[in-house]
Amino acid sequence: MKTAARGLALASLAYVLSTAAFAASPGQHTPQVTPDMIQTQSDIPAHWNQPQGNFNYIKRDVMIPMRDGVKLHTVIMIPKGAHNLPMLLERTPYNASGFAPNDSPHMADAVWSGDKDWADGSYILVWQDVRGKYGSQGKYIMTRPPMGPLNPTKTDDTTDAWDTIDWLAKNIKQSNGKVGMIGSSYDGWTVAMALLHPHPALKVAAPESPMIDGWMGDDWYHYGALRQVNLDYFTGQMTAKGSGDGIPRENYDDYTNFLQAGSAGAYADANGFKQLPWWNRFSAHPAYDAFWQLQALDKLVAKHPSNVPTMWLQGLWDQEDIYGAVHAWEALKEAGHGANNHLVMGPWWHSQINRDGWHIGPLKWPGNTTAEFRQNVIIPWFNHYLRGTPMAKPLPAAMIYNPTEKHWDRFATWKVAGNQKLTPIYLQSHFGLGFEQPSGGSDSYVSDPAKPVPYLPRPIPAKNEDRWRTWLVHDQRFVETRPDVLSYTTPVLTKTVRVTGAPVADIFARTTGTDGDFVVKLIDVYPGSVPTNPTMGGYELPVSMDIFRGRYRKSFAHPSPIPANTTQEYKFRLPTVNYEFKPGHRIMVQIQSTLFPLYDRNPQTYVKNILFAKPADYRKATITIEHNPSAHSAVLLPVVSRTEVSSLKASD
Ligand code: PG9
Repeated sequence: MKTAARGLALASLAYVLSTAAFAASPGQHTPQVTPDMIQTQSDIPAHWNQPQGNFNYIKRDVMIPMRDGVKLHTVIMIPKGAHNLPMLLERTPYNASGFAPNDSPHMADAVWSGDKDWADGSYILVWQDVRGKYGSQGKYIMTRPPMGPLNPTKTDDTTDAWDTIDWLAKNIKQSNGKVGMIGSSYDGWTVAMALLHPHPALKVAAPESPMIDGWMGDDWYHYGALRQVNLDYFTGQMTAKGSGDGIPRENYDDYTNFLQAGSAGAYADANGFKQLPWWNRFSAHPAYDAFWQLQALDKLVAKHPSNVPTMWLQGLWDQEDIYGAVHAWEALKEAGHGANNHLVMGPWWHSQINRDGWHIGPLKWPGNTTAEFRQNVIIPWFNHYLRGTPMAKPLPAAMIYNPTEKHWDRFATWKVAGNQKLTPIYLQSHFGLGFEQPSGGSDSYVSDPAKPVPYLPRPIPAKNEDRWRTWLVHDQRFVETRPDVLSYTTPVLTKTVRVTGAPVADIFARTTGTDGDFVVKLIDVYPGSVPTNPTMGGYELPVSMDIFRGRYRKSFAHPSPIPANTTQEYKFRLPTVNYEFKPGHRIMVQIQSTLFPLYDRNPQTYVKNILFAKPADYRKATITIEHNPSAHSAVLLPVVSRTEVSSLKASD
């Protein structure tokens, strides 16, 4: 009370003083307005030039004309005082201006993480918006197919890259006229497209996690199973010239969202997809017909091989484009172009090469594998071809990380999938797994489309970058006890089993339905207790996994119903590995029929186009996996001995 009364007294004193001061002031003046106080035009100047006196680079925004007159928006960063520098070009649908997002006078601070190591003053950096996106003129067409039957125009991303490089070589006076191309994912696709008919000034290239075949195993489908969580990508990329919106969600958990929607087509319809020409083309071609075949870049690069030294790079656990780089490299090698093409597979998620590489999920590496790779391998390699700097070590045919030994293996030769010796590890009775022929038996589960197996523990929010990036290394114990997941395990290993190459799933199965999917996972089961890393005790680490849509077992182009209750063989290649199953660990193979909501559900009843399956088409089916001498389900492993590995390795 006392304090409140004192506060009131002080306030009234202040009031008396202030009114007194007002009363004592001389007569009121009209304030003087001078012309400089008035603005009738916009406060935004027609042009704004940031003073750049203290900048260590010059930034230019230019519109580069293509052969058909369309101009492409290009951002160029030139180190101040540059002379005779090579240029690093990235072509992107993701906003060229966004690659140098920061207002900094220092080039390395101004650019995004993937370019920091290149922004040390020794490169001119160039980013370009592809046709029709962000600042570029023209029409946007999703991963525009090369000129030909699917593209009747006179331009594509091969000619656009050619015209851009031509312009850069002629117009950037601070350059040495030589260009290297780089970029990840879609931007890796643009690098691969440039290689179909490269400009002579293109001296070196690195497609990183490139999208190469969207149907077989990159972003859109895996062996015909639709990656429906990518539908957000459709709206993000194609509802606006700039950045579009995602799809609004009813629920936090995407498992619920996709289950409620029914088919992927119903989900797309409900979200306005009929307005998107790409969706209409896409959904009309669920099988591997000419639409997909004629834009499969692994076939195209092998048909139009270039002499440009090229590093095909991807992650061993690339959750988006695990198929592309390795298949493009293999196709080129098979076509006799191994000499200028190299394969790199790091212990990375999709595009991790452009970020830190200390770990992926719980797997930790002794160093920052990506920064080390950029600084010790890719930049020296580009320097070699762009400025003639000798390389300390030549780049071998393949550099694949060994996640068990936690080091890079440098291979002078790396066998392409079809040429490998494969050793079957057979499913056995009592859920065993082993190299001996199975004695007989089978196991069954009911696959219920109403209760699909999740690909991550629920809830699965639409936006959780970290979980999405690492789902391929997620501990598989969370599904092991489900009745619709079969897990076959070896006894504890007493010696190392090394797998180097591409495993092949070879499953003999019956179903009561007329269609169905098969998910096969090759898993490293850690010992129950790992004293040096307790949280890894018993961890079930997926080493390689994929999904296969049963209707394509005979032909990817011509699907056919599965004859009910009749054993069929499902044989498909799994992602490439370079892994050692160590003594004390066990090898596990898991089989299931759904991986949801990442992949759309197979109704298990044959319908013409699964994308538009009706609710009544989704039916339970009993799946029986055979493991008997005549139908011996197995994973064919590229087992190599220590001596074989040494003979493959490059000398250091
Ligand atoms: N994986 C993405 C993508 C590439 C190409 C087509 C569609 C999606 C990306 O990260 O660019």
